[in-house]
Amino acid sequence: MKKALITGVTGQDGSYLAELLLEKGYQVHGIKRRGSLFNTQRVDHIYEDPHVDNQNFVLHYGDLSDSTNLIRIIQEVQPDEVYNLGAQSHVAVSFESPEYTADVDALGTLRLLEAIRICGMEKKTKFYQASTSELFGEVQETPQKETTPFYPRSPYAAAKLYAYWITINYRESYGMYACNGILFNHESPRRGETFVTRKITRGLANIAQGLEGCLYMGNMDALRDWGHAKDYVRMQWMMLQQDEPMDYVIATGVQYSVRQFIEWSAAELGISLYFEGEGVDEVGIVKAVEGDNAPNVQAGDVIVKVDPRYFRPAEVETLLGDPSKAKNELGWVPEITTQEMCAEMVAHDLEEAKRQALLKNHGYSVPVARE
Ligand code: NDP
Ligand code: GDR
Repeated sequence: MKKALITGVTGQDGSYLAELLLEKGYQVHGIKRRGSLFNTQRVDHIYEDPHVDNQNFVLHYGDLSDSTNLIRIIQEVQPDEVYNLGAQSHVAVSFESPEYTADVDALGTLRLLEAIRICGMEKKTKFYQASTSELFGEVQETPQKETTPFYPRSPYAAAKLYAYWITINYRESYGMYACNGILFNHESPRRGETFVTRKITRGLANIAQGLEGCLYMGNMDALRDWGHAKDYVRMQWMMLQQDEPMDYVIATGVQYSVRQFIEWSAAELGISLYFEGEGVDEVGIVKAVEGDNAPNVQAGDVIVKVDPRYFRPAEVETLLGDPSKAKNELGWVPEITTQEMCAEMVAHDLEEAKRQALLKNHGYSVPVARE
């Protein structure tokens, strides 16, 4: 039985990857952080009771900032494959916590690679690094592919640039099977609530059900190449099944604006929306409402506003990937379109909003967490 170790197993990608590897017959080990609240919601459905023998899904406490703990876990697990998905992954937050982001995202990767080497596993363990389209930042060519020069635009991207190169360095220096997946944005109903797609689907579903009044957005002109996380974790696994380690761009090859994603999400709720104004005065106004999914929205309501607090000190305006290498060499193609993914996310968040609205209508208090 193959053993895999996933850092960031409690995150969006970690949870889908753990499911995929369990389906493939792996024993899956994951590193979870200690938190003051439970933080395993995304993997609770695959949780296995640690009090019984022959567990296939095992969670270990750990942190990418603690090398002693990484060495101990690698020594104990002896993994065939390590997927380094753990990170402070929010670009805007990296401007607020740059040093922490560098410690976890850059040095954390080094600590993990070094832990594999210290345990004498560098010829046995295959290593996947969660690299990112944010490396392209201020884009130097469109679409972006494996050979496009990097130009990071945030502390997050600069930290991930170090992680990208140290992964290649360990491959070249020690003959490790270590590779980078340069993944463009990918989303799902499990996406963190403060990333733009989930903020939109959850916010509009809440507004439709009367739980919130308005969605406050940053730069709605930003263009992104959004895929579905399920498609992307499949590629993470495929990259470790080759004879030689290689780096790949993973993307859909199609881009849309944040504004377009808002319009799609509203349409899924039966809300027809138009935008008026410019810059911070730009608002999204309801044109018409159909069906019974948005009982609390009326024509003429302003349900989207721009708030400059969500602008970033340096923005990545446009990203569009060219996944030809992954397609030609590994036969990988995304199966879920951006619009299908948007519909899935809205349906998921609408169900939750309806549940909350039911409680509210029966007199229970339902505070809504927001940034
Ligand atoms: P999430 O933010 O959903 O998950 C991040 C995971 O990392 C969580 O499990 C989190 O734990 C964990 N983590 C955070 N800090 C630490 C730490 N100090 N030590 C150990 N674990 C830590 O991210 P995604 O699943 O979306 O992304 C997975 C990886 O892929 C990340 O590295 C991200 O930067 C990268 N990436 C993501 C893309 C995307 O569009 N989703 C695109 C390209 C790259 P906790 O649950 O406790 O917070
Ligand atoms: P990104 O994702 O920064 O691309 O990083 P995010 O969804 O946060 O932003 C995408 C774009 O939307 C614009 N935007 C807003 N973003 C947020 N979060 N909130 C807003 O209110 C808002 N309004 C507009 C942003 O300015 C940006 O242009 C994600 C993360 O998953 C990284 O870990 C990963 O490496 C990259 O994708 C690829």
